[in-house]
Amino acid sequence: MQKISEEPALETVSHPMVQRLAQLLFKTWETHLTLEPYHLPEDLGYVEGQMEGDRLTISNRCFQTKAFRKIHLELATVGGTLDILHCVMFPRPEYDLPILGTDIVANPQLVSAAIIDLSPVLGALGEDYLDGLSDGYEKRAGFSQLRELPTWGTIFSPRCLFTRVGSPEEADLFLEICTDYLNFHCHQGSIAKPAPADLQPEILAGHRNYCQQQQQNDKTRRILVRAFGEAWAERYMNTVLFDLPA
Ligand code: 18B
Repeated sequence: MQKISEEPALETVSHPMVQRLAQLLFKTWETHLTLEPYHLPEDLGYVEGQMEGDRLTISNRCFQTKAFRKIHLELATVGGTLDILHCVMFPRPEYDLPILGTDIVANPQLVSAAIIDLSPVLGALGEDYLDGLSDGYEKRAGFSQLRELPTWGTIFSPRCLFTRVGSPEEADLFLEICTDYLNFHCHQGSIAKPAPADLQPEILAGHRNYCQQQQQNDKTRRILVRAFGEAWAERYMNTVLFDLPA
């Protein structure tokens, strides 16, 4: 595959923090993992809709590797001003790895939400991850507006970072913590061995729970419904954002 970090930037999204996190994701994936293409349904790679007079543009990039079933990066822009980055790395159910999720919601004045987590699949995040992420997690003390998780956020781990970003220094700090988390997790993913087969049903149940909780995020759903309608939004959330293995 061509080096994804050398491809032209995903052109629909302009917010610098979103661009920088997208580049960081590409770089880190290329450094640690051997990426293969993952094919989304034909009509869902690039999508445009209309939302109360504003255009909504979505572009998706998707990959898979030995240990990851689906590595998904989505960039969306609403009306040319609200930029959204969404990324989830779903492990294959044969592997006992947590689910990396990250989301940025940004307008030119404020990044109202910036979140990154390694969410446990089997009950609780393992000691290796708790230790491996703790230096990065301690850096959260540098944010002035940490946010409370919503009620559906029971899936997130004790290492979850959720904050507003109000200055260039905070933007740098968020990207630094993302670098720490991504390097640790992609390295773990590169050396992971399949788990005992009898764990698989429990792992699948963990993935199902993660997707069910994420689908309760009304803020995501509302944007998709306004631009594309109820049925389309439902299909998109089930098949592109938070799908389960066949
Ligand atoms: N999300 N987000 O991905 N979301 O997808 N997102 C918002 O300031 C989209 C994920 C998360 O407080 C907001 O509150 C759209 C992943 C959390 O009630 C908007 C897409 C994670 C909140 C959007 C998208 C995740 C949140 C409101 C598809 C975590 C706070 C912004 C491209 C791993 C929810 C704000 C709350 C918020 C929109 C988390 C507009 C359209 C993977 C916790």
